[in-house]
Amino acid sequence: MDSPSPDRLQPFRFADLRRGDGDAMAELLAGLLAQPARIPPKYFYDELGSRLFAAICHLPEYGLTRSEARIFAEQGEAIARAAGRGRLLVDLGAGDCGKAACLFPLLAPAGYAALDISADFLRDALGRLKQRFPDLPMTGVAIDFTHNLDLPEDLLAPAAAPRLWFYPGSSIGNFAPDAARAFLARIQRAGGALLIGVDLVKDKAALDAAYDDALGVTAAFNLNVLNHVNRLLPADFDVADWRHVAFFDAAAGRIEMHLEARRAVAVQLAGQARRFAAGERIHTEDSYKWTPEGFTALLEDAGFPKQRMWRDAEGGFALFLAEPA
Ligand code: AVI
Repeated sequence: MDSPSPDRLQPFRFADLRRGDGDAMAELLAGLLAQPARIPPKYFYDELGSRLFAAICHLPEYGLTRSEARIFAEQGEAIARAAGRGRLLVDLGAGDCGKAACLFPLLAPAGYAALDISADFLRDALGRLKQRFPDLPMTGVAIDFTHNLDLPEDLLAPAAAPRLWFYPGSSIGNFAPDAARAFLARIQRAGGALLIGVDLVKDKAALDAAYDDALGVTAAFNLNVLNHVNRLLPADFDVADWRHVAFFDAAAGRIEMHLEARRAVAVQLAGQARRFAAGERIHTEDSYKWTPEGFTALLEDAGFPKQRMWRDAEGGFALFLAEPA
């Protein structure tokens, strides 16, 4: 692991704790040579992918971001009272830091630590945020937090403040249930409370449209992962050979996203050849949707028995505040 390198020219601390490119190459190669092939969803988020995801959050079909924002707008005071003010807000998958920034007036955090896998995007976002909140201690950490949650104490400011882990946007849905339980347990062991947003099971047609929008933004987001893989491995995927496929599997309780070969395709993957038949798919993402009861039980199993839940008016999204006993 690289050692943290705080950049003293920035008005905030920044460290890149991502593992070397070799790990990404090995992971991608193993996934793409497997039957069926897969690409882990974290590779969506290169610079363009992060921008496309930000655009998805504005789509009329993708309501979960707005539902979560409405919960904060309408019930924010009660949430802040329950969560407690003056904590170190640790933002898991901060992206453009917009969601956390909306909470600063409510939560009055003592410090803000933004974690994201996309280093340049995060650095730019924190630079802009620091101009708006110059007195708030801020840290940016480029990290694959799905593998590593060890944050050096001297990086966080103020290190002694009780932590409030913030995991919005139903990103927990991108873990299969066992992995979600293990990840939540890791947060629990790191100490503090957890504020987490969860998209709930709803009508199939609405969910299908949310992941296959009319403008094709989600299709572009899915296809762009191939451009990222081409740079990382390197590989020679031609995006035009592939189509976006997304659907809700009600029995499994999840959206599945795939890339489907439009024709027979031969791809070079870091010097190894892989052939895909026409119609063959690469599995790129699962997005699990939970029931309130199911997620309550998951949090309990992960060591968070103390919970509060707020829902939006339509009942399609839930925000949980979870604490150890
Ligand atoms: C980041 N994550 C919660 C999004 C989701 O809904 O699963 C990623 C996404 N994939 C397609 N649209 C949005």
